[in-house]
Amino acid sequence: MAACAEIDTGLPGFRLWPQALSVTAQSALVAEVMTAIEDAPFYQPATPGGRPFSVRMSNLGPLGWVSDRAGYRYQATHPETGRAWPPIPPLLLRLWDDLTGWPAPPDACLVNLYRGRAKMGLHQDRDEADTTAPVLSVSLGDTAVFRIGPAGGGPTRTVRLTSGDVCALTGPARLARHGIDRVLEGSSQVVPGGGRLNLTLRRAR
Ligand code: MD6
Ligand code: FE
Repeated sequence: MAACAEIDTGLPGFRLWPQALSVTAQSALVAEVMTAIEDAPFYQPATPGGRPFSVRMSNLGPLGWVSDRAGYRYQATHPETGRAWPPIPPLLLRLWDDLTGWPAPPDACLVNLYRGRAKMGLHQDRDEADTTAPVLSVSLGDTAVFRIGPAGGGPTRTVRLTSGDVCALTGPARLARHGIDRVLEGSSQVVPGGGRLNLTLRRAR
């Protein structure tokens, strides 16, 4: 991967590398993820309260994040097929090493697919055993309006995440509240069939 510059977001611990991935790398990654996902099809999870997510999800890696009536958790198998999640592609493992420098590899990669009016409400990523490890997020396809604010509540701001951008929640921002207000449909051609693909790499255990 080419060297890429991190910009100052003004939010300590929220790290952003605009255009970390070239268009070629973006397309290769989309193809790799879509092929891997053939064995772990996108499904529509529901909140513990029973409300369906508008985002469709799947996972790569030893563990995957799931949500249903029983709550939020990480598990080793797809909730519908019962099969193990496919492995995390090497390109993503390298990106984690290069950008986070964290001494252990990610063991979970949540794959979110946004089509149409799909969005994601404000939340914190706190289902991981060790919330000192960063979460690294790769955006592919249509531009997203990402909202982020302090863990304890207070003012939020928005940042546009475009295809090839990579961001991370680390240190003081690890438990920041964040979500996707909306996705600008048709703003990219990188995802076949349209929409936005978001990959979040984590240390689940
Ligand atoms: C998304 N991202 O970009 C949703 N979580 O579709 C996240 O929920 C997220 O971008 C943790 C760290 C970075 C993120
Ligand atoms: Fe998140």
